[in-house]
Amino acid sequence: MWTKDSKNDSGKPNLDAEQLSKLQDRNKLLDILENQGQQIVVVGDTSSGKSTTINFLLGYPFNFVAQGIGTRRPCVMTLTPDPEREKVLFRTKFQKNDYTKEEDFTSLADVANLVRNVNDPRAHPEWFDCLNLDRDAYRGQSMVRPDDAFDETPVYVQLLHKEIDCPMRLVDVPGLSRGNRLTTRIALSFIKPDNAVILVIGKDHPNNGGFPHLAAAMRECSRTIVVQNFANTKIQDNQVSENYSALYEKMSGRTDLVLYCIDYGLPYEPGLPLWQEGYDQQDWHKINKEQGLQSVRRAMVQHTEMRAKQLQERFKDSQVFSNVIVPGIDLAGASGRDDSGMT
Ligand SMILES: Nc1nc2c(ncn2[C@@H]2O[C@H](COP(=O)(O)OP(=O)(O)O)[C@@H](O)[C@H]2O)c(=O)[nH]1
Ligand SMILES: [Mg+2]
Repeated sequence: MWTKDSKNDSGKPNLDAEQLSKLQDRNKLLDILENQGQQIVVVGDTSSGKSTTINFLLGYPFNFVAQGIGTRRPCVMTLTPDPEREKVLFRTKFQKNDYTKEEDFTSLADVANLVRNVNDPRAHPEWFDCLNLDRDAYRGQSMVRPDDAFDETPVYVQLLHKEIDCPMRLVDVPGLSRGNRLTTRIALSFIKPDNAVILVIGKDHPNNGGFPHLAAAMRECSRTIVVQNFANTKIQDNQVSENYSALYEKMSGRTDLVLYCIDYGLPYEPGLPLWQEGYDQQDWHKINKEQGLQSVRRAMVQHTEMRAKQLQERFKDSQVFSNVIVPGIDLAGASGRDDSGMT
């Protein structure tokens, strides 16, 4: 993973047979054959920046999630090296009750379309168990409105390409939404000792957000990272320290707790008035189109490094940074360094 301490990890699969079978039990669809290694689960409140974080970790602008309906079921994203594959291929899989669909795409827009579709409880109530009260788990419970519907069954998106050097699997989990117990239940179901867990904290105050609850569950996990997103504002109003204290308490004083502060900046959008060159996010899709996968990954790593430096510079006279609250996450550790020719 990407913390300073874990740089020495091989990043290779480390699930033993028993763990694998547990995973398989919990989720029959898991693409075990691939065995891409320990999966990384990203949890947090709604709009805290989970999807953005996933894009940066993968080094690929998947980003289908921010728009429209949102993430209403887990999305398992896998990067798979494939020496034969000159052009990016997306292999998708969705299996719900009696419905099964496996489809290959070459365009991200088509994948986005599929993801949108399986996340749409109005168009497809049959794919949301909570809307079908005859399902065992929901029998006898009260009616859920489509707007409040979430589901535990993931959709799978696998990206295959020859330039992928590090297999990786990330799970985007629906954000906690206030008063919706289903979202918490789904998030908690992924916070398992077998999984690496990333908790992304956004603008929510610990008294309002659901993240302290998730942090408590993360005590059982040996590999966890906590990311404070929107750090510019959160450091400025000193909520970052409050957040740290809340987490520390919920995690029973785990001594290895580090809060990684990041602020990705505005996503690129043509004509967006507030967008600033050299500060906010670039047009990743354009870079991908013009220069290829590796360039995107490099640019995304450089972006987080730049943003971390800006944070450090901006708050250098404040007392906020200590060895437990640090500016930036090191995205380069896993494979970015190799790409940039620094090794
Ligand atoms: N300005 C700014 N916007 C961000 C940042 N992180 C995420 N966003 C935007 O905030 C919105 C929510 O982020 P997203 O990653 O979709 O959050 P999620 O709901 O947790 O998956 C999106 O429009 C992002 O582009 C950030 O650090 N700064
Ligand atoms: Mg999201």
